[in-house]
Amino acid sequence: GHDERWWHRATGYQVYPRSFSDSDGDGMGDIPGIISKLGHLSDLGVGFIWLSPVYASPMVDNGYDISDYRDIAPEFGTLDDMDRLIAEARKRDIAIVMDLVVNHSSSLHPWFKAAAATRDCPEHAYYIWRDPAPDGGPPDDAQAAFGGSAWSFVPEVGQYYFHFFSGAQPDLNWQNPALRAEIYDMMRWWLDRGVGGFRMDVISLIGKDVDTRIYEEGPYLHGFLQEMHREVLAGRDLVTIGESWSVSTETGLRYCGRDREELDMVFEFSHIREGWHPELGKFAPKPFDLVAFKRALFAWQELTRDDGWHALFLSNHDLPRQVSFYADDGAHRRPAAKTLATVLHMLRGTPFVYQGEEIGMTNARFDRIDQYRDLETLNHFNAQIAEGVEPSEFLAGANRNSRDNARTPMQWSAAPNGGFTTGTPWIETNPNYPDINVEQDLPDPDSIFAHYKRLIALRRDRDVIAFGQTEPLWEDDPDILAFERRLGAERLLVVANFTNRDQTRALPSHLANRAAKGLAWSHAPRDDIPDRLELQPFESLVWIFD
Ligand code: ISL
Repeated sequence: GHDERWWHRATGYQVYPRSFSDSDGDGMGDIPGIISKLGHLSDLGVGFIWLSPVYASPMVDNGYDISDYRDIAPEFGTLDDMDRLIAEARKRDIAIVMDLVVNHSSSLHPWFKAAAATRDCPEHAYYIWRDPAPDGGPPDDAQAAFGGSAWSFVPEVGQYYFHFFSGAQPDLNWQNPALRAEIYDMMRWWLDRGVGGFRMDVISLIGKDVDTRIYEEGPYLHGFLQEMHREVLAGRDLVTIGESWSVSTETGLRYCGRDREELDMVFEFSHIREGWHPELGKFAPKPFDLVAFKRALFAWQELTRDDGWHALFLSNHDLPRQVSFYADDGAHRRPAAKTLATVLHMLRGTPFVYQGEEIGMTNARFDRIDQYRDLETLNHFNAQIAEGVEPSEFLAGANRNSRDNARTPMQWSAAPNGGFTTGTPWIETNPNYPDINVEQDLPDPDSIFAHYKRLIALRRDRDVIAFGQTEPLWEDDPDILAFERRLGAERLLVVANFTNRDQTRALPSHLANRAAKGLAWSHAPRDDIPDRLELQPFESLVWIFD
């Protein structure tokens, strides 16, 4: 048992502002654009928006490099626009969850400019500096996530600073109490403006110890999160979601366990990593393996059975489009989109919809490197080409896994550039926008959008969906994903065909001869429950037994 909170039944929606809706024709989405689309989100039924960063930024990493935590990037609007967004969303019962990027700042943040000018200022200690190695080189050979050394030299101070990501993203020194106080103060400032919580970017990096080269889930992490809870979060009605690439089922409850007083839930990536090559990483993807995927999903359902809570997602701005990655973005795109939604939204946890997912948007399919904008993709391209990888081979990997797959403009209509902008978009629109867009999807009662809307409403209305226990079925089946949810005597059965072939399975015997009612379906409604389940390609069905 647990105390019910509003976000237990709510669905989140991620807006990636530069690609959502452009109100002024500069080719870049903006806050007035988001406000103009709140009707779409309220129709969908979402409870909160996770807004990717809109703060002042040189945009080296599309806003994940913040130069002023208390101001808005001019291309996105003004603080007044932001206040209006918070108020307009609230009128529709939608909370705004800000992206909190405090593992690092931008190198153009005034703190870093001061820190890099002289050692004799308090801000110097806001960052992580080490003396050069005896040969003048970096202190060690740590590599940055976006390529190259994780250390950059600043001649003015004669030291190297540490950056887990690019050199334009110096890591903040969380061991400095004055820096932590600045961050907590900034968080309270946003909460006082009315935001409903935070999604915390790469939060498991803040407790790092560079000298022992422990970066993820370092020795200071949970002490800092507990301090942040005491200083900022306690006593407020918020939702907090930490992002972590290292959290495992061993460590998950340290973040969100009942007695921890840290976060409400974490975004974890074990189910995503199942699709990457174990040594070569994301640009050399391996084929999707349903059994491994199920193992990852169900392990987290099991972990959060009685304690903690889970954040459910298949896509975001760093990941490929889910229909393209997990299922089929060609002939079976529509049922595949619905089936992925069904599986995720019928699990226990808080589901997240990434913009465009609700109409089944697909990967970008760029065939030239100059169509890409993402620094991670471009840096890895340069590094791998230098090592002799064929450009065409790299592009095949990028077509599958580059972050830009999810960053092409939202497809609102069949108007030029999908109605996203009247100008030239900052990144090319997917050429399939005349067929895949909100305007054409919406009127159809069998649309992908209508399916999402139904699933989101079911979670609000049905206790078994919000709070039931998850019981996996057929865990070794390579083609079908199936599970039950149980609450008291209520049973929910979810069955999903992950192949492009017909499949037949026997109904589990303990469910035979019970009355059931269809709740959601990808193809046609089926009210009766047959003893043999016959599933078309990518078909999924949900039944409730009472
Ligand atoms: O996708 C990734 C794993 O290779 C990384 O690109 C990504 O950096 C990682 O998911 C962490 O992501 C978050 O922090 C980054 C930012 O670039 C991402 O957009 C953000 O979601 C640095 O702030």
